[in-house]
This record gives sequence, C-alpha cells and structure tokens, in this order.
Amino acid sequence: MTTHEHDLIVVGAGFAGLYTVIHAARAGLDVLGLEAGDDVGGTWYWNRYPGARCDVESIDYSYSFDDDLQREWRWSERYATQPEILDYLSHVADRFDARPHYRFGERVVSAAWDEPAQLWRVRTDSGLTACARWLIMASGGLSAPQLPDIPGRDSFAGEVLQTSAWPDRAVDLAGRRVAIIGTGSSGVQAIPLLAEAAAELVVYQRSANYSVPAFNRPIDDEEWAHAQDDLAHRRELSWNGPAGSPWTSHPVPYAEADEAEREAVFEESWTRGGVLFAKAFAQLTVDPVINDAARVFFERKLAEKVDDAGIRALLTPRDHAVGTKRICTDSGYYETYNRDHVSLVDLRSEPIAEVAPAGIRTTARMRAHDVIVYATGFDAMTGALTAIDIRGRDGRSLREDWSGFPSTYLGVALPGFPNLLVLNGPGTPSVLSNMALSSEQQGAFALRLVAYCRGTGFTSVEARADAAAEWTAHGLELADRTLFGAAPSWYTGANIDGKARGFLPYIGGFKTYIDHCEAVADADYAGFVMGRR
Ligand code: NA7
Repeated sequence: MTTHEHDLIVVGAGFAGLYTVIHAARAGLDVLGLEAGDDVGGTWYWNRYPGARCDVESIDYSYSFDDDLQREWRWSERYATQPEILDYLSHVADRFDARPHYRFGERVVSAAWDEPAQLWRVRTDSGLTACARWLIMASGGLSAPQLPDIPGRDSFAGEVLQTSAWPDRAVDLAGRRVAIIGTGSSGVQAIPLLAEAAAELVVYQRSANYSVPAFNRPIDDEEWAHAQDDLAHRRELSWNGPAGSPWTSHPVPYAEADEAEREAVFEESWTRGGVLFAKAFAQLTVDPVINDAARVFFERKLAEKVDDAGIRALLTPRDHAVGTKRICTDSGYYETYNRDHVSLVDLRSEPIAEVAPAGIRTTARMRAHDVIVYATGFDAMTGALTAIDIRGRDGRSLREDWSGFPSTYLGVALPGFPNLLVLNGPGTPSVLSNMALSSEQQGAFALRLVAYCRGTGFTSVEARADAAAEWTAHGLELADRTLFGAAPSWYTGANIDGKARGFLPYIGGFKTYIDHCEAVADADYAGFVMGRR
C-alpha cells in the first residue's frame, strides 16, 4: 500500500506549529500536523501546575498576524495564566480551522530522509506512518522534561507530580506534607500556591535564582482600551526590538548616569516586573560593574521580603550573574518563606542521598512527605529533537551530530538534513525573545523557503556545512562577549549531565536575527544548497 504523500509535515501544536499549519493550509499546501498531546497548546498544554503563567505580558505574548484576532481576544490579566493561554490557542485553532489538519496523541519517534523519493518518512509511537516532501519540527525548546536520576526515585510510596506533566484534574494537597525539588521559573511560580494548599511544604533548592515580582494585575477596561489604541505601535516596537517585546533599556548608559538616576532606573525596572529587570540598563548582562549594581539592588529588595537572615542567605544567588539564568517572575515567592509551615533545604550543604518510600533522605536527615513535586527543568533546545531518531542524507543521525554542540544555519537548517526545518531551535534567539512573535517569524521563514523551492522547481534544500559552521561560531562568539557563558544554565546545556556545553540561543537580538534571515532569503537563500530530482 502506498502512503499518502503530504507536502508538509509539521510536528507540534504549540505557538510555532499552529502558526505554521494555519499558514501552510492557507497557502494551499497539503499539511499534516502531528502532536503528542491530545490537543493544541504545546508548552501550555503540558505545564498545568498551580501558578503557571507566562513571564511576557499577555498583550505581547499573542499572535500578531491577524488584526481581528488581536482585537477580539480580551486578555484578563497582565500576565496570562496557563489556562487562559491554552484557551487562547484553542480559540486560534478553531478560528482558523487548524484541528482537522492534526493527528493528536501521536508522538513522533523517527523520521528518515528518503533521497530517491525526496521525501521524509515519519513514524509515531502508535505506529502511524506518514511522508511528506518537507518536515518542519516545531517540537519546542522546553518540551523534553528532565527528571533527576536520584537513587530510589521510583520507590516513593506517596504521590509524585511533575510541573511539566501536571495532571489535568484537581490535585488536593489539603493536609498533606509536600516536597518540591527545583527553584527555577516553574518551582518559583508553584511554591506560593503549593504552600497555600499544603499542610507543610519543604523546598529542596540546589541553586538560588534571581526572582523579580510580576506585579501582575487584572487589565481593566481603561488599560485595555489604551493598549488597543497603541497596539500597532507596540507591535512595531516589538518587531524591531532586541527581544520581541516593546520594552527597551534605559537610554542613558550606566556609566553616564549618576547614583540617583541609577537607583531610579533599577527601581522602575523592578516595578515593571519580572524578566525585564535584566534589561534595566543596556549591557547589564555584559558589564560586570552594572551587573553587580543590579545584584546589590536585588539583595536589598530580598532583605525587605524575607525575615530570617539564614534563609535570606540561602535564597541569595551565588553561582551566576543577574539575568544570566532566566530571571524568574513571581507572585509572593520570597514572602512564602516567612510562613511557619514552609522550610528550605539547601542541597549544597546537604545533598539528596536517596528518595525512600516515606520521603527524601539528604546526607543530613530523613524528611517524611506525602507528595513529591519535581520542578527540575528540561533538556532545553535540543532534547525534543534528540529524543527522535532523525536520519538525514545517507542515514546521518541528528542525535549523533548533536552529541557535540549543534551546528545550525540560522538555527533553522542543518547540513546533511535536506528539507528539514527546525523552528525556534538552537541558533535562534527565540527563548530569549517573545516566543509568540518568534514563532510567527520562524514559521513564516520556513514557509517562504518552501514556497521558493516549489516556485523554482527545487525538490530539496539544505544548509551548507560551512554556512552552518560560520553561523554557529558567530553565535558562540557573540555569547562570549557577555556574562551568560559562565552561568550553569539550560542556555548552555549545563543542567544536563554529559550535554555538550555552549551557549545555545542566538544572543545578537531578535531584530538583528530577523535581518539576517531576510538578507539570506533576499539573496536567493545564500548558504543553502538546492537540488532537483
Ligand atoms: P529550570 O529553570 O531549569 O529549573 C530547574 C530547577 O530544578 C533548578 O532550580 C535546578 O537547579 C533544579 N534541579 C534540576 N535537577 C536537579 C537535581 N538533580 N537536584 C536538585 N535540583 C535540581 O526549569 P523550569 O521548568 O523552572 O523553567 C524552565 C524555563 O521555562 C524558564 O527558564 C522559563 O523560560 C520558562 P539548578 O539551578 O540546576 O542548580
């Protein structure tokens, strides 16, 4: 039996996949979407833990491609919750009739390039097979969860929960002794709500992070009306900015500002909330002097929030400069440690020895728990792709290629893998940017390349190895000029044992990156090799 041949297979139904499927269908392509979840949403489908919210403002963290869509969807809060974002993506899927193109509950396990047929042959965990001329991986940068390999992990007799695979049902923590491992963005968002619900909460912290309050609030009608009037301008700033959002750093360089101005800038940036604190001054994540001033400011704020000096010391980041791990955006995180039933375990001084049926044993003592929550992060940017057996030309394995540092051209194309396009992959600025706009840019770039090849009669296209090497070296060189490389973060692969180290995202800025992509496309895809069969 011959398998139906699609023009395009898109893997993933998050922001990037959904955009791409909608626009491929609009362009008249026969597109098949494959998604492991049972519905659209991507990150926002899986990460249903209490407190899950986006750390980019809701007005910015939404598609810009359709003006009616922008105007009809009314965000209720400054930072949208996971359920609201999931509702939004579901609305988008309905509005643009995306679901009929998808097969849900299909996790792709392998994909192989068939050179004679000029097709990708894809298989899922249910045994479904499909083929298409083009394969677009929109499988997410933070979608391969990592569970730490702790001795006895599976022996725990109580309930095990994971922020990145939170059950789609009410979880009743009343009267229960809860442990949480991990204090990144997910842990920091969940901890205040877990503390609210549980009889006791023990937080197991390996590294302290910088967290800045969200100053979240409902968007009232006046603010909404103003944002609507300003939307075109706001979008223009976002598309032309360094991070896909309308906010920029203070225009006066730190060195030229006096003490009072510096203080005012940090204060204003702090009260604007969240990740933007890392952008208070340009060069904050480049110049150690500015960074240290931000650290001092942060530590003063921390002192106002946490009563106990010992806990405060443990909550003070020691292993990285401000903003070089993603700043967490919280609602009442530090204040939670003032509650009597919440305690903090410092894994630097007492590492976990084992998980036992009754709880967690550190090198210092045993603590009994009814529930353990893992908020231990992801094999970021590469993990979703290396989980799949992807074979390019002559059986070349992506997994083997990426056992070293991934070489990509513009983050989108890989030498040796014709007609495979990766969205928001390593070598793109996506995880440092507003993922909604980034996903539009990535999807549009990929579809433009597909249209170019179809229009010119090329049946294959792939990145030249030298172009990929040059792009990758350029990205690493830019990162070397910043303080990011020294931080043991998921940006550098440091959170995964044995992963090749190196700064994975492109740090040159969102607009600069778009300009690179446009220049390449305008030059008939310089750096790509086209083929015809
Ligand atoms: P993160 O930011 O990678 O945080 C994971 C946390 O889990 C972090 O505190 C880790 O400590 C901790 N962790 C990981 N492995 C272990 C082990 N073995 N023992 C103890 N603690 C561990 O993931 P998130 O889900 O919170 O956020 C990911 C991104 O999503 C975030 O940056 C936003 O962009 C949205 P570590 O710091 O490595 O010492």
